[in-house]
Amino acid sequence: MYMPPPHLYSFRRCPYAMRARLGLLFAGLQVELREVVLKDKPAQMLVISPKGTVPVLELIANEGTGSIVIEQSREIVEWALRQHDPQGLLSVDPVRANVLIDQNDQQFKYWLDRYKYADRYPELPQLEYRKQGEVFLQFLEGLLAEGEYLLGSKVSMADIGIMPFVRQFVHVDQEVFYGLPYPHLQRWLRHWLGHPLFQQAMVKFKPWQEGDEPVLFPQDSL
Ligand SMILES: N[C@@H](CCC(=O)N[C@@H](CS)C(=O)NCC(=O)O)C(=O)O
Repeated sequence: MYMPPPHLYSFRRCPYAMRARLGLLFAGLQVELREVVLKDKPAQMLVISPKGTVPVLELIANEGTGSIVIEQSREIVEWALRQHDPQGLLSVDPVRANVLIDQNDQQFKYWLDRYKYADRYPELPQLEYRKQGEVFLQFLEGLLAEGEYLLGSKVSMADIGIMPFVRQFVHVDQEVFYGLPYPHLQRWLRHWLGHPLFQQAMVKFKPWQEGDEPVLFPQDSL
């Protein structure tokens, strides 16, 4: 039976959407990508997901069954890898992977936003925000001193779930980051920045509008 590709509402620079795109790429799945402008979200997305954040994955209905909407980046990653997980990401210590991603999303992201937009949070100097964010980076550094990836010798959900956020932190001031004593984290980040699937995850698309020809992501089926 023909299954139309799911729709992924995405925003290239959003770390949550990067996580979702990486999950889809590691699963070898192809979706129809709908690039969103956050200041002008498409009505079609808001109808299926009124909370208005990206990423959103819409699994298209098949003859009489309703569509299924997955509205959280972590759930999109898990859904994708449950379809197909040739590199076995889901089987690398999923409990620890989820604890690490919780720490990323609930604590590190808080300091990352303040470090990145320090002018909007004048209560503390930017350096203080960076230092608070570095508590998590130091923890990751310790893990990466033990193995190539966060949870050992194999890539896990934690790597693809956290990498986009570390990248964003580093982009605030790359010179500062590469001068900090985190050689293993620097090596890990460089590995990911050069990874073919990450590069594929960062391909640019023009914003989607209703009536556009479908744009497939990835462009070539893996
Ligand atoms: N918990 C959500 C968070 C997603 C999120 O916050 N995405 C941001 C962009 S990075 C967003 O869409 N914000 C809405 C806006 O800026 O209008 C997830 O994991 O998918």
